[in-house]
Formats: sequence, structure tokens, C-alpha cells
Amino acid sequence: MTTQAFRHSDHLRADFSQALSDMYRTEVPAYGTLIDIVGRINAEHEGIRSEGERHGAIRLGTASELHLIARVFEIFGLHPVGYYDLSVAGLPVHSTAFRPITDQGFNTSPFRMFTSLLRLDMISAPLRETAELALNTRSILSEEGHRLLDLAENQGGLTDDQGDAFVREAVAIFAWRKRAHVDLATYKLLKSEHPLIADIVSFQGPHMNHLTPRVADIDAAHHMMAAEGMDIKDTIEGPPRRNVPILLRQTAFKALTETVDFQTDIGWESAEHTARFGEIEQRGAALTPKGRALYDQCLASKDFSSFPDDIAALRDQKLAYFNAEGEPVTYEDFLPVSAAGIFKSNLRESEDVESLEATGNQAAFETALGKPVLDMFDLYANAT
Ligand code: OOG
Ligand code: NI
Repeated sequence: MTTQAFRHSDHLRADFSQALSDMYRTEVPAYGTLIDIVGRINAEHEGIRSEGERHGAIRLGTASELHLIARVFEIFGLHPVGYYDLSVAGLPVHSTAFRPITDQGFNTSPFRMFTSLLRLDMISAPLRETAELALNTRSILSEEGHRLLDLAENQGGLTDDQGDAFVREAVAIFAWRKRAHVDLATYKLLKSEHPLIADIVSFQGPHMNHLTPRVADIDAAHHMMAAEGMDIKDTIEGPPRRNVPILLRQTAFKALTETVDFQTDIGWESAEHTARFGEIEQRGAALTPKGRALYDQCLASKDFSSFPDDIAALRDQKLAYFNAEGEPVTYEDFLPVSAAGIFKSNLRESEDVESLEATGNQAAFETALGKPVLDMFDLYANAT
């Protein structure tokens, strides 16, 4: 009997992230400009090598799509961590971050995917049926992809060749398709309810809406993006610049205006759509629940002066996690307020938080997922 050698899920993830990056650069040329800026800034900072993208983001339509994507991502060593309720920011989605959960996993490939699921329950009744019909008649993974997914689960992994083929099918899920899956009248209706609904429901698949490399100095990058004439977000999301970086800071260029084609009885008509953009991020220390509570308080009052900004104070007051060598543990998750700001700036919406009559529904999200999301604080505590 011969034993087959399977490609490690961390390496499959590295392949997946590289293939997504190649695809996105050809789809969104401005993303190439952003990568150049990041490369120039990182080159000036010792110890920061260009190690590929840190994250991407997708938006799914149905519970069964989330369930399927969770199976696909499991093959890439990506596990759902955290629950993000975006309804508090007036967005009809809730989300998780599929990410590696071990140091070795992050070292081999730090790629993760911020994954949102449409809240069909937040759509008005007649339109909800239209949306469900459009979503239920699409199939986001090819037959070959399904076959390889079953094979991976049954045999406990994929060989190099099978892995290459699976990566191709998985990347194809997230490709941009210019031809809409609904007619123009439906698209307009969905968009008038919320542009995010139109972006999720109108297409044949869940196109990736951004990719995000890591930059060594996000303030410098933000200025350079402006100097290069890119249409960027007004402000950097997350905490202000500090001596000891904490959590996550992000900025982005705004979504492109793209043409979408709609089939009619006599030919094609088109409309403009904005969804796809490029983002950069800089990560700092993961905060303990105590640190996070203080952070949220500072964020609400827009005053960070009470948040200690030296390593000793962060450690002594147990505000951040430290590893056995006494170094801060890097924050590997997302921030709901920042995420909401990123979503909105790219839907060309005001960034003011609107109130909406909805609350989170983690139980429904986890039922769709088929398992509970992991607790990020547990993961950080175990990493120390
Ligand atoms: C996801 C926005 C969240 C981030 O970096 O906070 C996100 C989306 O626009 O679909 O990616
Ligand atoms: Ni992002």
C-alpha cells in the first residue's frame, strides 16, 4: 500500500492567496498602484518583507453559501473567528473572519477572509422573496470544485495536483462577473433598498470586494496614496498613531465605478456599480477584554489620552497580551466600527452611523455556518 502525501493546508492557503492576488491585480488595475506604494514604504523599513496579502473580503447571500464556503476554507486552514454584528451600523449583514489559528499557520501564510452574510430578515418582505429567488438559482462553486471538495474531505487532504485544481476552482468563486444574474429593474430595486443588497444578490457569485496587504507605516502610505491622486477614504480607521501600535489601523482607496451588463429581450443594457476597492492595514498588539473595554471607551469619546502608550504599562495593567518572550501578541482580527466605515465609504454612503431596527443574531449565523465561531480572546490567551 502506498501512502499519499497531501499538501499541507497552510501551503494550500498560500497558493490560494497568491492566486487571488494575481486575479485581483488584473481585475482592478488601481490595486497594482497600491501594491507599488506599499512596496516602496515597506522597503524603507527593516524587517518588513512583502509577504503577500493579509486579508480579503467577500459577501455571501444565503445560509447554504456560508456553509459551503466554511467547508472550502477549512481545506485552506481557515477557521471562523468572532462574530461581527454590522446591523448596529445600519448594514444588513453579519460577519466572521476565517483565519489561521496557530503561529505556524500565520508564519506560513497570514491570509484571512472577512466573510459577511446577507441578513435576508432585514430586507422588506416583497423584495426579500425576489432576493431569495435570485440567490437560490445561483451555484457559486463549479461541479469540479464540488468533486474536489468531497474528495478532500473524504481522503483527509489533497495531493499537489489536486490542490492546484482545487485552488483554481476556489479562486473562480470570487472572480468578478460583469454580467448580472438579475435584470436591470430588479437591480435598481435592490439598490434602492440598500446598495449592499444589490452587490450581494445581483451577480452569479460573491466577487471579492477588496484585498489588503500589510504596510509598515500606514500614515505615510495614506499620504502617498493621496499624492498619487488616488480617491481615498478621508481618515484612517482604528486607533490614532501611537508609540506602541494596538489593534488594527486601515485605509483604502474608494471603490471603482464599474459597468455591469444586464440581458434584455432584445440585447444588453448596462448600469454603474461600485463595490471593488483596495485597502492597506497595519496591525498592533491584541488587547485583553480589559484593554478592549478601555479602547471602546476611548473610541466613543474620541480621546485616547487615557490609553497607556508604553510596553510596561500595557503589560502591568494587563491591557494587552504578551508572549513568553515579553513581546506583544499581534491582533489578527477585525474591528466592527472600522469594518462599517470601510463598507460604507465603498458604497458611496455617508459614514455616519444610522440606527436600524435590528440586533445581531449570532445563533442564526452559527446555524448557517454549521458550527460555532471561535472566541478570539481564548485564542490570544492560549498564545501567551
Ligand atoms: C468588508 C469590510 C470589512 C475590514 O478590513 O474591516 C473589512 C466588506 O466591505 O465586505 O474588510
Ligand atoms: Ni478589509
